[in-house]
Amino acid sequence: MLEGKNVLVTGASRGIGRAVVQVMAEGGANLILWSRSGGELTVLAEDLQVRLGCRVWTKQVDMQRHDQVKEASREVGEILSAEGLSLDILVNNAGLARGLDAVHEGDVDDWDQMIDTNLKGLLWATRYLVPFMLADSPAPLVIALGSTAGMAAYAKGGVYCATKAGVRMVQDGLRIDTVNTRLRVCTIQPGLVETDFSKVRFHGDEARAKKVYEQLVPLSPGDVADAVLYVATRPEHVQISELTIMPACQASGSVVHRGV
Ligand code: 8X3
Repeated sequence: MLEGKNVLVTGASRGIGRAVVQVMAEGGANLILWSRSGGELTVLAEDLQVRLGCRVWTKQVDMQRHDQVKEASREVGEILSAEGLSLDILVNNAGLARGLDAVHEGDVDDWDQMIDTNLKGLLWATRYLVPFMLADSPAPLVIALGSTAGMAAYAKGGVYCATKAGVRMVQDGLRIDTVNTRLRVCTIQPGLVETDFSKVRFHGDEARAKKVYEQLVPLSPGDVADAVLYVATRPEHVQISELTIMPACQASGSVVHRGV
C-alpha cells in the first residue's frame, strides 16, 4: 500500500525514526530523510537503495534551527515538484528529552533544546510542508511521535511532558483546521522504548540510562514502527487520530512494573 508514496521522516538516522524508515522502505515507499547526522544518513540511504531499490533523498537538518527547516522544506517541494511527485506522508519523529529535574530546579538550556526540537521543529516542518502536501498529494497524512509522557505529567519530567502534550495539541489543532481537506492527522504515543533516548536525556550517562530499562521488557523501535505502518496503511477514509503503545509491563506514563 506504500508503493509510489513519498514519505519524509525527521530524526531518521536513529531509534524510532530509523525503524520507521526501514518499514516504509520495505513497504515500497520512497524516502526523504532528515537528521542532524548527515554521515549516518548517507550510509542508511545507500543501504536502502541497494537492498530495496527505493529512491532516497537525504538532508542534514537540525530541527532546532528555523532557517534549516525552512530551507530543507523548500528544497523538498522543489525536488518532488520537478519530478511531478507529491509529499504524501510526513513523520514528525525528531524529538528528545534533556534532564530529569524538578521544574523549579531545571536547566534552562535543557528546556530550550526540548522545546525547540519537540515543539518548534515540529511546528516549522508542519507549517512549511503541509501546504505543499495539501496542494499535491491525493492522500496526505501527518504522523507525529508524541509520548505517554504527553498524556499525564510524571515526576521531574514536567517540561518534557509539556512538550509532548503540546505535540498532541498541535496535531489535534491541525486535524481540526484541515477537516475540510483530505489530510489525516495522527499522534502516536509510545511508552518505554529502548533507544538512546535515556542516554540523551542523561547527557551521555550510559549506566543511568540502562537503569530505565532494567528488570522489564521495553518496546523496541521496531514495535513502534509497526504502529506507524498500521496508521499509514489504512484506507483513505480511515483516520487513526491517536495510537498509544506501551510495553505489557507499563500501565501509564508513570506506572511501570519491574520484576523480570
Ligand atoms: C518517552 C517515554 O516515559 O521515557 O517519551 O518519558 S518516557
